[in-house]
Amino acid sequence: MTERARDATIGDHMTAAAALQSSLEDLSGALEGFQFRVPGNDQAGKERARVELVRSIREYLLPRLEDPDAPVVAVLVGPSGSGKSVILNSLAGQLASEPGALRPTTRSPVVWANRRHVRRYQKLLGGLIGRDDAGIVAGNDAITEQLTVIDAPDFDSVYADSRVIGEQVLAVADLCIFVASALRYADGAAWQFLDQIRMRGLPILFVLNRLGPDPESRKLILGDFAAMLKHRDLLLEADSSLIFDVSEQVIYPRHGGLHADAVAAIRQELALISDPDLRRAVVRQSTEGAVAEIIEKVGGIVEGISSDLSVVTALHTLAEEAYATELTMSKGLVSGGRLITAGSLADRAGIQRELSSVLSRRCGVAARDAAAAWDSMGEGHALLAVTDTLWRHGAETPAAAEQAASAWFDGVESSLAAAIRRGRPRRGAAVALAKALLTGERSDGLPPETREALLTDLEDRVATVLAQDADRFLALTQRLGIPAGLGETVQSLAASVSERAGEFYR
Ligand SMILES: Nc1nc2c(ncn2[C@@H]2O[C@H](COP(=O)(O)OP(=O)(O)O)[C@@H](O)[C@H]2O)c(=O)[nH]1
Ligand SMILES: [Mg+2]
Repeated sequence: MTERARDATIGDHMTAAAALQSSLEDLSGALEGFQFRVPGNDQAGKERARVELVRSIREYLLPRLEDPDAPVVAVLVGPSGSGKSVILNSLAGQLASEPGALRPTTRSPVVWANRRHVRRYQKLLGGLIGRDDAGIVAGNDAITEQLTVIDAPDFDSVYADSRVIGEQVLAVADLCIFVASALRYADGAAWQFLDQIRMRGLPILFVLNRLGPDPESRKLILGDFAAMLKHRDLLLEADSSLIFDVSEQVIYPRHGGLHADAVAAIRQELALISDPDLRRAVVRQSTEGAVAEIIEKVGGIVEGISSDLSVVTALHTLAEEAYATELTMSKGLVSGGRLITAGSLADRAGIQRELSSVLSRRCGVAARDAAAAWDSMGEGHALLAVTDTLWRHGAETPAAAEQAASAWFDGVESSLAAAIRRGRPRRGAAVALAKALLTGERSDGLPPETREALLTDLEDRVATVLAQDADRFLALTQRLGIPAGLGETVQSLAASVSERAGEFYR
């Protein structure tokens, strides 16, 4: 390859990297732009997945792609008590992580890094470790020029926060060192994490710690462990030479670790990574796996969006239907002159009082029906628990109903004046007409179209009051809302990440 051709290739690669980064920026921007708010429907789980996804893009992938020459991050994983902290101390030659018989021993991550790189991890893990850098052990070991080792809290910890932190640490890993103990290598929830790690495409070093001195049983145990790994698709071959074996031996109190010889082979393997080409290959493999995992997880987010959207649509429809049914019913009562069946309609005040109270009651019926319909859906039930006023008409409805009744009566008066034209209507004529309209009595001398118009006006006012009351339900569904087309947007941003990753990792 000529120098110019090579430069062009490097240039293309940089453009592809920039393109991949900007598509990842866009995707995480879209994922940050909403929240899963629909109660029930595994809201907490979906929200966690969304936040985790943003975190792995922003805190792992983007920094990695921007700075591919940063040290490789190796994370120690494995069942609690298997000796991860002991292995870290042995590698570091100093007391980096306190080992302990009491489990779980390591509750917050411990980072062993070179002095030059410490700042990186302060920023990266700042949110996890807390304000101080007590969890960071800085040294000058040559190996740390190119490698940082993190002792993660146990994934199988009984403490949920340890598990969460464990997963967050895993999110920044380029490489895993899986430590199992010869005493208990076959059980433990930590195995589940191996599947997760494999899904990410992370390279894994396997260490079997605390092996006894008897060569026969060592061979058996190592062979069995290798077969288990092969069975889980974690090793290409059931070959125990692919596993780093560490014998049970004294722990030096000075550094809480084993003699340096015990981890010499592991150190040597890790030192290989300091070769820039190999390191780039490791980072490449881990970022490629991370991109693939992100694309896959976006699928779950998009599903979550669409299931929330259909819940919101269903709730919206149920509320609309309840109010629409009530409106049809009320219109029938208005046109049939059966809206008001009791109470005193002797004067304007009485009519307005009866009319407005019947309007509020109709809203109350609609609200109860809408709430009952919501209650029959898990998510609706959860919403009702938060907003318990939905079973009744709204607090502002009586005032709106009074205003509607008064405005309608004004209309009755003015159309009476218009119908009579000559002279003024006799005293009490408007009251008599309103009463006749409301109770279905005949109203002599009134043109039929005026009667129709006044009844229609009343129907419209009923519709307005009901709509205002219904708005409480609809506003609530809107607040849960996920912008229309969001699922499609996220999907297409993920597709463009995938396409650009294809170009970058070609
Ligand atoms: N004597 C001895 N004890 C060990 C060895 N490896 C681990 N241990 C002990 O096993 C316990 C758990 O080790 P630790 O490193 O804290 O496990 P972790 O939970 O995986 O970090 C501690 O009490 C260690 O002292 C070993 O090779 N020799
Ligand atoms: Mg530990």
